Amino acid sequence: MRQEKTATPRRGQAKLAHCNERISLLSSKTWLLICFAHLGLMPSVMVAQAISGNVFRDFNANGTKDNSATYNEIGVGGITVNCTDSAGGTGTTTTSTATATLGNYSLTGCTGATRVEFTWTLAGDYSGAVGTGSNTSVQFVNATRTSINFGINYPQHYTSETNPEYVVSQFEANRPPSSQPLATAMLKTRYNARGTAYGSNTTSIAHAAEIGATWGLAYDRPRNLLYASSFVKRHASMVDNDSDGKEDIGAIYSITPTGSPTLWADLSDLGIDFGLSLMPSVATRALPNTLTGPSHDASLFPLIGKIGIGDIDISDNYADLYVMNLYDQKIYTIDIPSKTLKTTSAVVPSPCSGAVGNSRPFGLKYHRGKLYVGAVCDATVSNLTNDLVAKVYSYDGATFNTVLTVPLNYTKGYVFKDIDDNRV
Ligand SMILES: [Ca+2]
Ligand SMILES: [Ca+2]
Ligand SMILES: [Ca+2]
Repeated sequence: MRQEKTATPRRGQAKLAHCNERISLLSSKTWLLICFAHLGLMPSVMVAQAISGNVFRDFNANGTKDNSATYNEIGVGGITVNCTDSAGGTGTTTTSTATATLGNYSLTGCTGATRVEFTWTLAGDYSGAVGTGSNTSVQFVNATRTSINFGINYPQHYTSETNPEYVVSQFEANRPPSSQPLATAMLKTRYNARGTAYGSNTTSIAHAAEIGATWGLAYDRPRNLLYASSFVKRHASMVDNDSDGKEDIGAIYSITPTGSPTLWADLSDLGIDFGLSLMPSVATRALPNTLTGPSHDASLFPLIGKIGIGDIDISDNYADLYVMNLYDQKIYTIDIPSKTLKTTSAVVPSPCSGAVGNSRPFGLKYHRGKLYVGAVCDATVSNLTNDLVAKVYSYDGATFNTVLTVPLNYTKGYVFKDIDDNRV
């Protein structure tokens, strides 16, 4: 006699059998729907429920979307959201770009166990931190199909506080000695600082005798250092660190947030020619060792904007420091860990239309994998106002592309105005 194996029917099977017994009592279609509903086996057309959520900028990387009166994390439009379910169903959408629903999405085409993936194309964005309000860029959903949220993060946006510090370089007249307590060359203040109460809102983190006049600034987050580059400016002194009688126009200083400045590197020593040979000596400039005394500094006048360092900036991975050389108008790259010069330098294109003037590149900003460079045509050949123009280029390491052109032929303010009798 053949013995058959018997097995206890699982819960669903038992219920299905129960349904089959009753099926004759009602029209088969109606009863089947009741049965499927009872079993949790509703056909997909009945249970199709969109997957929805929000993609947002998790600025503070805490895995939740923070919105308050003083701190708002915005939605991110244009993010692609794809789904694939266990039966092979698929769907795709992009997050809303409308202001009122920014970052929201609702995705159809998938039922049951579903894989949801968020993808984007903007360079520099990464998955934010996982937390109660955000998950990874690939998420598996089933019963819960709402609030499938995703925080995205550009690390440069990160701040751990709502009122962060920022720093500003300050030019002090003449060549004040270290004994002059008011000669602040770098100060820090808070984002919410307002009004004219200079002293109470600001903290000095470098003295004029320590770093002199600086303009280019770059913050190195992993090393917690601010880099500040020397700046050739009339009536303001730089430091002669090597005591050779000439101020070090290629010097870059590093400063800790609490104020501990030190010479980081003198880029002239790396072989970069910032026009040092044209720089008048400390003795020639003859800047007084006081904050208030008058100075002529005539020898520097024709060299302003033409020698020394313009702006500096730092790559997103904090490996490269970019330096604008005002003398040869090239961008140099310094390898930060080794403080050595990389072999590549790039000549900034001229914004001038033909031989109407000289190119004066200056500004640098690294953003999402590209370096942005500002340059002005000074129109010193044609002397025509209409030839004055400013351009911003993007540079990807190989090619410069113009991203912004600003005519500078608008009417400027007065060069000099006597405020006492309102005469120009
Ligand atoms: Ca957050
Ligand atoms: Ca020197
Ligand atoms: Ca910069």
